Amino acid sequence: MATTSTPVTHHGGHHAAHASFLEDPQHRGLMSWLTTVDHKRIGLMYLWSVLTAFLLGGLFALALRLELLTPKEDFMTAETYNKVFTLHGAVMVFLFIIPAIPAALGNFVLPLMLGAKDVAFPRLNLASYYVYMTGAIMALTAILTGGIDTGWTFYTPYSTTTGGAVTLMTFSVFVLGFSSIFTGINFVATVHKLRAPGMGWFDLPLFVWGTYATAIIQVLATPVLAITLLLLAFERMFQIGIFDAKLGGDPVLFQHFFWFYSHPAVYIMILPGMAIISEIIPTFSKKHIFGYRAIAFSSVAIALISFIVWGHHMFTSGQSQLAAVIFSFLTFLVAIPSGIKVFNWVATMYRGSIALDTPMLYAISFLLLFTIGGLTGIFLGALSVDIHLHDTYFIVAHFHYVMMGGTVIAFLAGVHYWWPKMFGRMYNETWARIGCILVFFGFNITFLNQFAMGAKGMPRRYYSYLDQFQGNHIGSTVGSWVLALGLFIAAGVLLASLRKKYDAPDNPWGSKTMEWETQSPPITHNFPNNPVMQHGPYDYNAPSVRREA
Ligand code: HEM
Ligand SMILES: [Cu+2]
Repeated sequence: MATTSTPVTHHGGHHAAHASFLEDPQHRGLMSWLTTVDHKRIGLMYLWSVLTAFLLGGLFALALRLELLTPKEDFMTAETYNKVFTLHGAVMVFLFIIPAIPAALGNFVLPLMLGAKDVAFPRLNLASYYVYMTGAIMALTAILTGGIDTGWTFYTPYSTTTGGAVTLMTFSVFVLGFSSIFTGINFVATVHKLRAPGMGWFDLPLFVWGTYATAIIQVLATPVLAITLLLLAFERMFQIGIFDAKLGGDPVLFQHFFWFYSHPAVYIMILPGMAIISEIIPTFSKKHIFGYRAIAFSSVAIALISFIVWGHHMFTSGQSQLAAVIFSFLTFLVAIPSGIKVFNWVATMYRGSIALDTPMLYAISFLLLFTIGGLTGIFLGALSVDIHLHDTYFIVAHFHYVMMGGTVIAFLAGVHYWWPKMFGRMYNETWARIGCILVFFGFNITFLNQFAMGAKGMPRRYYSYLDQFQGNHIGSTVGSWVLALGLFIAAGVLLASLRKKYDAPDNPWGSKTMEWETQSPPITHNFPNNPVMQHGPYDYNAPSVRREA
């Protein structure tokens, strides 16, 4: 099996010729991290924070799966179960998956890819992290002071009347939204203003296009969520009559407001994942990406179309036939730019010299899992099918194939791809691959069972169920254990590498984008000299650029 873990552009000796940003003598100690304006350090602080959120959300998921081993109540009452799935969903969406790639990996990589010293607004970048942490602490307080049982969608009228820490949780999500907006503003300005000399828009790595399209959605859509949650909190506190029918309000209006943000938000989740895959596939196929401009424009097209399909979450909410038909048609439309990406990724691999290093294994897993997630999305865009499957486990399986099988797998691909650049160490390739394979099979066992029982009518958000579904639930729970084992092995392998001395070369994968033209890990100001673009990001025929000693 071909691999590229033997250094390609590596200078005789090693890696970090100058003190890296991790142990810069001018920036030592905890305070130097807490007050840093270095995008790399802020990216890593986000990375550890979102990984902690993923662990918490994952433990909630394992608890749900354990309770669902039998059709009857085991160790969770109905109320506890409602709280645990709500917190699982809310933690995974707002504390993990939305910031995971843009704010953690994007923060670290974007300026390096552009040949810049940092993002456009470094202080705003640090502020975005503290706003994130403030929101996270408020969410944790809400969890510890009663939690919430509304579902992660906070639907009215139940959310305006139920007990628990709903108001505090809505305010924490309100605050978290601003962290996302700040990150978006920073990235849009950085891409417009800080590109290296000679780097035009069509010389940009596709990761930059994907991050840019995501930033547009973050800036335009997130304020809608903010006002929606503010209205919900005011409805709870002052009974202002926006969503409460008794007070002349309209509970379905909340769904329109919520999904007007949350559908574009699913693209804030998946577009950065797609952007990572567009970097990894040409690198491990040693071939120019197929259809560069089509992929670049499809990111922007997805960002725009994502604002006009929200009604497909409400086919059973009593909307008019005409509205339903229009939203169904527009939902099919958004599948086209996603399909273009999948086609171009496969075309790039065609006749490439494929190297199956761990990042590429995750990328190939992404291709298979995201395609299943995307295709079932088309099923659910069809009115008759959706009315049958709405609120069943088919829906739960669909969005986990897109969010976990898509974004999280792409996130793992990106973490393994940029780990040598971020921390200056290579990791154990064999165990990393074992982790990846367990994640792939564990994931499929967990969620294919959910497609099966959902199609047979198993409703979501139920802690007890009819005996006929127990077989699928047992399969799904065992799958979640295999998935968890794979994730723990992956985490263990990466953390174990941090005990080693630096051994990563500048460019272990032989990639052509600019972040690999500086040392691993980079110096505080990224490049010793102002880099100039010398070849395209996927020019595998161009000679490698060597770093000035
Ligand atoms: C790590 C593996 C995961 C497992 C085993 C898992 C399992 C589950 C299960 C069993 C439910 C359904 C509960 C029910 O309807 O009764 C659920 C709901 C949900 N999950 Fe996951 N999940 C995982 C990862 C994720 C990830 C990465 C996300 C990312 C965003 C996520 C987001 C959600 C959301 C939003 C819900 C809906 C919660 C609600 O109904 O309010 N999950 N998950
Ligand atoms: Cu949607």
